[in-house]
Amino acid sequence: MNKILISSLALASLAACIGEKAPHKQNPNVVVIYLDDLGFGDISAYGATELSTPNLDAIASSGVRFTDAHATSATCTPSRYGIITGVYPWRNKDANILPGTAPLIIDTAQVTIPKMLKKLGYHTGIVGKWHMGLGTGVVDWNQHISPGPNEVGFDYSYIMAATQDRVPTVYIENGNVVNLDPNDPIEVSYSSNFEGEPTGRDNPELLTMKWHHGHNNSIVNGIPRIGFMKGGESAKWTDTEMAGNFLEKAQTYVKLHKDEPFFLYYAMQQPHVPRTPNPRFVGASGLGPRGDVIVEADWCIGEFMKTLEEEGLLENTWIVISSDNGPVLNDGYYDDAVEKLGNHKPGGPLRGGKYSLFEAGTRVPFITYWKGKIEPKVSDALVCQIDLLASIADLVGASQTATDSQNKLDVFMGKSEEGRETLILEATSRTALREGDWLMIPPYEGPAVNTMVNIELGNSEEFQLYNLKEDIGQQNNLAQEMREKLDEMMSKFISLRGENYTNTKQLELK
Ligand code: NG6
Ligand code: CA
Repeated sequence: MNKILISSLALASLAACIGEKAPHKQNPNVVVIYLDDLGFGDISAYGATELSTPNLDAIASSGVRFTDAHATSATCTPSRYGIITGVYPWRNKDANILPGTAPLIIDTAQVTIPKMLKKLGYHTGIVGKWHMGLGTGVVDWNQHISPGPNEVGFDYSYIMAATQDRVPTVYIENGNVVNLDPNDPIEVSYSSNFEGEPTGRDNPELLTMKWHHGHNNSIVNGIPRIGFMKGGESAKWTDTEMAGNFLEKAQTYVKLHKDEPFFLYYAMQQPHVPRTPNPRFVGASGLGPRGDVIVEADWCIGEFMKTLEEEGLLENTWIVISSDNGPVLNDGYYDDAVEKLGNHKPGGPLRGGKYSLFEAGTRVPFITYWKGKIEPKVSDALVCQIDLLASIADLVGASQTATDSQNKLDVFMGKSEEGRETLILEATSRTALREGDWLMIPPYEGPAVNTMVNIELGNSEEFQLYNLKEDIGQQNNLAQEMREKLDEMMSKFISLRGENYTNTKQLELK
């Protein structure tokens, strides 16, 4: 081989490197901190007076604090699907609250935020709650578990499969259960118990936390869960250490990847049930475990921010903080959330809560922060978490084709108030249309209130139409009075959502 050929080959491989994978140093890191069931009124930056969240407050007062930002959905799996893929979850029939054994609901060919960023040379990681399914059918928890986060764009994953109240109660790192003893294999079932294994229903004497509804299957650390699990003793997590453990993994991730652009999805488990504050935080809020884990989450966020600062990354990192759905008090355990609530209003001035089509279901705290790049601001623009994908694409110069995601980068950066014109909101398979200040909920069958969790769901035989600017608490249904507006919104809803937007009830415009 002559010299010219060798050097041109070297150049070509260098060029291939740069084109495909070489990190673009000017590209900022992106961190999404996602809480679980944190309500609009749950932190002091959003008006809470009965507990204090100083770290979140400091970020909120130096960043953009959104007052009208939404998760796509009022439950976890669909919201997580929406934020990661930029696609409305009601387009995917499997995007409902999943059991721990559910298969992966993201198509491995689908665009996702991490996949898009990976193509530009970012390193991508997830630490925390996954809840979008794993594998393609029956998962063998004792083998490498795939596909999962690593197959939809994450270079690194350290996750719990579903929720803290669902089995398997183990951490999974890059597809492998952490600390698994091959001599004590894990078995998981959501249909029947394994012989001889105690359950919450049959063995109340073994419980340290009492179940209220559901949550009466396998017992792990004294807490009865959803689903049955056998084996895997050495791999089981310690609930009271989960927050610290995820924090440490998130910090380690940052330290390991500080020299390349990275995307970190830090999906915290608080304040979802079971609420298990570390002993250091027990009593921290005076509101019982639910308040205590919010204070704990705030502390974790403060510690995480310190790491970014110590590593000199704050000026080059865009941070988004939000929640996957609105608040719930009793979500299946007796844990004093109701009894010790006092004057705290988890949904702030909003009606409803988790599972609800009313505002508190999807309107959640949403803060963007970027030291030196974002000016402090309160924004009333209507935005949705699905818009992050197209907006991040704009930020880093990536091409993307996710149709539901709108580029709202200027809004997220606090430079514009031009939010969305319309937004379809979802709560347990029902959908509603938001347009400007108006919210239209079509009639849905089903109970007005879920009496187990004591939350108004938004179901009614009548159309509902609210002007949220004048009536944030959704007390005045204007559907009868504002016939024209209702008809106009219903037509728009059908054009966006399709005729068959519900299989619970076929509707016609009367
Ligand atoms: C419900 C659970 C609830 C919670 C929720 C998922 C019962 C009775 N209730 O089915 O406790 O786990 O699913 O929450 O089992 S989410 O935030 O992940 O969507
Ligand atoms: Ca949730």
